[in-house]
Amino acid sequence: MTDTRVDVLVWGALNPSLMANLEQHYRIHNRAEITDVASWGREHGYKISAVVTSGVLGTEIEVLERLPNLKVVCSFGVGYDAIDVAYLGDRGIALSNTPDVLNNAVAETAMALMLCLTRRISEAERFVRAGQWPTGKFPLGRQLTAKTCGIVGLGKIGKTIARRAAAFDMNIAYYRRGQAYPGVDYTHYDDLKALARAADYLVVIVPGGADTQHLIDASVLQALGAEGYLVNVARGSVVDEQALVAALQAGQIAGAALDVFENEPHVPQALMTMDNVVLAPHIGSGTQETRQAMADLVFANLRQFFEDGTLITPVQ
Ligand code: 8YV
Repeated sequence: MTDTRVDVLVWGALNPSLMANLEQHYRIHNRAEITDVASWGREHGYKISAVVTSGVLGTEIEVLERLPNLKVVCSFGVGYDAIDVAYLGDRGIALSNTPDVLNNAVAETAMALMLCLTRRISEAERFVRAGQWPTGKFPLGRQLTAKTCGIVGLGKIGKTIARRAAAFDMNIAYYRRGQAYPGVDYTHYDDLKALARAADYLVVIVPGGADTQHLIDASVLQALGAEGYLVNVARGSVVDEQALVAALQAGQIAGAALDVFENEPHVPQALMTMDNVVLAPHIGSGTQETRQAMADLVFANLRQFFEDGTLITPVQ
């Protein structure tokens, strides 16, 4: 019997449930197993009509160039800064991502990081585990109540964070170039440094990419000030990591909670030993419920594309 399944190139180790679903319905090739791209491309490249990747893994033009019949890229994640959208557009290749299904999980991560920072939870746990409790009192934290949460990027996830921060009785402010969002009551700043000055917690949730590269630079950190905390649940590229390390070393800001880094999975050594820094390994969307919803949406996009040529959540 001839195998009529469509050939799909998968970019590395994706979510296990998604992989199982893909393997059941498609003939899978895995980028992680290809050592010689040129010879693999000559033998198999023409067969591939779909690529499945993630917002973190992205794609490589060198490989895409060898897929003349590629029609669609389905990505696991809302951010697609690691994918060359213009290149796909020029070739008429469709692209989907997984928006909305992860808003709650990422917002919960932002709240968890804020709480962890301000109540010194990681530090407190290290204190208990090290057997230090009997030897003295743990230093006091600060509360979120009545503090200002300054959100950089009031998109869908930003708004979800804002609602949760408001439930903690925080004042909500946000940065947007130009006009305020119509119908949004939160305090608007069209100057990022002014927001940083006003904020006790500066929460970064803008898309990554060239437009936001090092948006949070030394001057923004200086504006945030010695009492201010930085929380990044967006992309490592948005924060100038060297400037952040310098600001922390100089006591220019109070602390930072980081879920994303410029060179993941590598974290600057200087951050590892700082007690006022909370570090997480890019777990923003990392709940069982959300990752399942993301996996299902990636698969549903792919299926629908091969059924009728459309995507459920197209980027383009
Ligand atoms: C990752 C994310 O995609 O949605 C995004 O943009 O950064 C995450 O959800 C996910 O961790 C897959 O690796």
